[in-house]
Amino acid sequence: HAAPQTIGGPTLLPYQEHTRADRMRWWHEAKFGMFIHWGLYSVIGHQEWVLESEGIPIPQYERLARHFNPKRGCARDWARLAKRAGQKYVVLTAKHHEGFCLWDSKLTNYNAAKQGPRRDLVREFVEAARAEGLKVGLYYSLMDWHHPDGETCATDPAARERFVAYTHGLIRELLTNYGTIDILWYDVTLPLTPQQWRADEMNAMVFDLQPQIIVNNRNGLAGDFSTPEHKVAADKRAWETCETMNLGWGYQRTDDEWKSPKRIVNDLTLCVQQGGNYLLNIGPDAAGDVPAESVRVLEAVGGWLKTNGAAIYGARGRAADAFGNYTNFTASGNTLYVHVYFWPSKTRAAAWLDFFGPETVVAVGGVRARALSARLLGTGQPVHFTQDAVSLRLTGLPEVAP
Ligand code: FUL
Repeated sequence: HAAPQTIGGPTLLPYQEHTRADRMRWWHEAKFGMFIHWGLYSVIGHQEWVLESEGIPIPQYERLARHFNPKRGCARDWARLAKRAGQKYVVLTAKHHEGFCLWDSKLTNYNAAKQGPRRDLVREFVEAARAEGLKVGLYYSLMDWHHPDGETCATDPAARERFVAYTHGLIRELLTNYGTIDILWYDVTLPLTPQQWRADEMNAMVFDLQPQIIVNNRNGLAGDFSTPEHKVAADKRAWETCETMNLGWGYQRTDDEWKSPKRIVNDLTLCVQQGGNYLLNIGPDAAGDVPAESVRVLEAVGGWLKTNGAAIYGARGRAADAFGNYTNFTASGNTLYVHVYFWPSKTRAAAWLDFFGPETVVAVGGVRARALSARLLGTGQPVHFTQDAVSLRLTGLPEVAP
C-alpha cells in the first residue's frame, strides 16, 4: 500500500472506441473464464480433432450422436464449478470443427436437439450460466468438416455461396434465440478468407443482434480481443490467453498431464500482470462429467482466489515498474500486489544466504512510490519492510508460504 501519486506507469491499455471500452468493461474486470470443449468427439475421448486426425468417415462419425448422452443438469454442474473456481464467464463450443451443432438449429438436422440427446444443449448452458450470474460466451468454428460444402467452398463459388449463407444463418440463430450473449468466440477461418466469409457483414450482423457483445479475432478481423493459445503473450490491445488443464481441449481419456493449481494461479497472475485475461478449459465427457482432476484443480484455484481475489479481479496490469525474482505484480488503486511463487524459506536456502541475515526476505526492485504499509493478503498479518532507493524489502515473513 503506497502513497497515492506514483505507483507505476499507465493504468489500463488505451481502447480506441468509447463504445468498445463500455462493452469490454466487465470483461477487463472479470479476468478469468471457463472454456468448455464438448461435442461428439467427447464420446470417443481422444481430443476434438479426432475426425480429421484419425480420418473417420463421416457416416461413421455421425453415429457418435447416438452415444452422446449427457446427464440432466450437467450444464448446471459446470456453471457451479466455474463459480467455485472464481471464474466470471463461461464459453461453450456451440459448434466445433466437427460441425455438430449443440443447439436446436433449423438449418441442419445435425444437431443435439434433433438427434442424440434430443436436447437444446446451448439453451441449457446459457440458462445455467445465467443462473450462476456468469457471463455467457459461445464458441463457433467457421471451419466445418461435416458440411458438404465445408471444403468445396474453397474452389466452387456455388458451394461457397451456400456455405457462407449457412454460416451466417447459424450465427444468427445463436444470437437471436438465447437472449443476451456476452461473447462470440470465433475459431478457424479455413478454408476461406475473411473477405470470402463476408466477415465484415458477419460482425455487423452480430453487433446488430447483440449490441453489447464482444467478439474475438478468429474470423480474420481484429474484433475486440486477441486470442493467444497455450501461451501468455501480451498484446498492445485487449487479449485473452486460452489454455488447457491437461494437453487436450476435448475430453481425452488417457491424458493425465494435469497442470498444478499453482501453475494455473501463476499463469492467471501473469496474464493479469500483463493486462490480459485467462480462459481455462475443461473437457467434459459424453455424460457431461468433468474429469475429477479438473475439478480438484479448479477448486484449489477457487480457494486461492477467495482470499486473494483482490489482487486479480479489476486489478491492472503493468501497474508498476516493480521487479523481483519469482514474482508477479498486479495493482489496484494504490495497492501493489506482490505474488511470490517461489517462497524464499530461510531453512531451505543455501547457507551463504546467511550473509543477508536470519530472515525470510522478499526484495522488490523498482518501486519508486513510498510504501506506507504492507500485509499478507490472505491473513491480513502485517509485514515488516524497509525501503531505500534500491529496493523494498519485505522482512519477517513466515517460514512457509501462507
Ligand atoms: C484451435 C482449435 O483447432 C482447437 O481445437 C481448440 O478449439 C482451440 C481453442 O482453438 O484453433
